[in-house]
Amino acid sequence: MNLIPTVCYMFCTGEKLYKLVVLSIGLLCVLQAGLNITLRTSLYGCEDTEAVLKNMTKERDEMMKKLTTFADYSHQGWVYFSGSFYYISLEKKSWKESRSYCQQRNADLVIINSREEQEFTRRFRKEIWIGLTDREEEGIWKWVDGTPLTTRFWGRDEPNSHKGRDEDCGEIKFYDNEKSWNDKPCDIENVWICEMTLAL
Ligand SMILES: [Ca+2]
Ligand SMILES: [Ca+2]
Repeated sequence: MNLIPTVCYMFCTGEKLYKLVVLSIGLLCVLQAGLNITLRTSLYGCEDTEAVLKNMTKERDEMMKKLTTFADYSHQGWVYFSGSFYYISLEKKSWKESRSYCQQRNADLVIINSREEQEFTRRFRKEIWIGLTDREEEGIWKWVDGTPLTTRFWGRDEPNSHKGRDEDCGEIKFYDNEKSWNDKPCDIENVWICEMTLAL
């Protein structure tokens, strides 16, 4: 199941990826037709045959749905990395507006779960909104999915509510360092990263 996204991350972009996905769907259909014939021949009379075929059809439909999602997001300029699709904006918005943009596309602001994902977000070398906030309770930082912060990459002396400002939203700021996070007033406009996790 993970082979296609891995191969595509290595070799595919845009049109190439789209063609690969279409080709994959076609091959799947041919494969299933062949298997159907084989099964009908060898299992004719077995009461489990219909159940097996039904299960295969369900698996095929799920696979096609995932491939279609993969093709759609790639075609719209999202980038695949290690199990998720990411959208890096060109325009700037407040933290809340940035989050709305992601949510309208079945995604959310990026949640950084690992050092690899942290490195991924830094490579864009911009001040970028991430899905981190302490708006609910000052000083209690949470990700947008409600999970508490466990791995932290705060910059030096951050979060600091600089000069007494209300800095309730998290961003990538010090992108030259692994410790790159900063807290910042949520109404300031930044670029942002959306993340949509794929269950492949
Ligand atoms: Ca993530
Ligand atoms: Ca700060």
